[in-house]
Amino acid sequence: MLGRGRWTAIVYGAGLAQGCGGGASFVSVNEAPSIGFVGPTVDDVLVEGDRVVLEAWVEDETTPAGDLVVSVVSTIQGPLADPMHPAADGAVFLRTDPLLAGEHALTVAVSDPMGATAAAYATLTVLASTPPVATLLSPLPGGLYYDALDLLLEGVVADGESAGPDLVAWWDVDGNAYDSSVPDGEGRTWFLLPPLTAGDHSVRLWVIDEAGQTDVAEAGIRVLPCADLDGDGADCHSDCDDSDPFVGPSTSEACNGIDDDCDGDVDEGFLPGSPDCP
Ligand SMILES: [Ca+2]
Ligand SMILES: [Ca+2]
Ligand SMILES: [Ca+2]
Ligand SMILES: [Ca+2]
Repeated sequence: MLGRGRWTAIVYGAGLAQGCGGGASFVSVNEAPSIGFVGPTVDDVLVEGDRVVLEAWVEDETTPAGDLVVSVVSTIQGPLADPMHPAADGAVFLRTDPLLAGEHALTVAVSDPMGATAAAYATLTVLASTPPVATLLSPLPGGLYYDALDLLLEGVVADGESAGPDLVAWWDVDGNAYDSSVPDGEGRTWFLLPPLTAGDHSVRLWVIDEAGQTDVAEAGIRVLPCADLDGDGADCHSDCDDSDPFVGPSTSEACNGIDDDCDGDVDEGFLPGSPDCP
């Protein structure tokens, strides 16, 4: 099981054991163990607070692997785990304590009962963890929302060391939780909420990163009945601004930077910079 990772090993302390038997003396050689580091590799992203499983292998010509003892020490935080015995086949899986941020130079050492030792060396780079940030795009405080329309919940989540899809986002509307879509590469996440009843509501977007740190963005919103509030003959289904009687499906488009006729286009039919659209 030679490793994928970078490792080096040195061996020292191979000793001699002397014994007597049947009147004839003999000398047996205690072979020192050997050890190799397998992972994590440099491709594994480690973040402050992670516990990782260090994988290595040991071999010993004269001692069963299960009688060897393996330990790991970091230059940043000392022993990273309690010393342990390898499996019978020499496999070593050491679960570390939560890692501190920084560049850890590791010494993974093995010793046999005679005191012969060997060590492998590896470097673990552990990123500092910064809290994620949640930003609400919809709904926004002060926006107009209606009790007959689905409400688009949309936001962006970001984090210094995690990509969008590695973050988990969810919504909390008046204390009820809703899963959000898996954040895309830009961190955009959304959920289409069935219509809320008329009245005041609170909407929160939560995010949690791989290190367990969270953030929340919140908006208090007011949901209105789907009536023709501005009296222009159109209700919330067709009036894109039910607070302005001069905006609605029966209004003609004008060059003014807004969608007067509620067709989804702003100032369509006007050429910016022309005499009728300066
Ligand atoms: Ca209206
Ligand atoms: Ca209107
Ligand atoms: Ca328009
Ligand atoms: Ca317009």
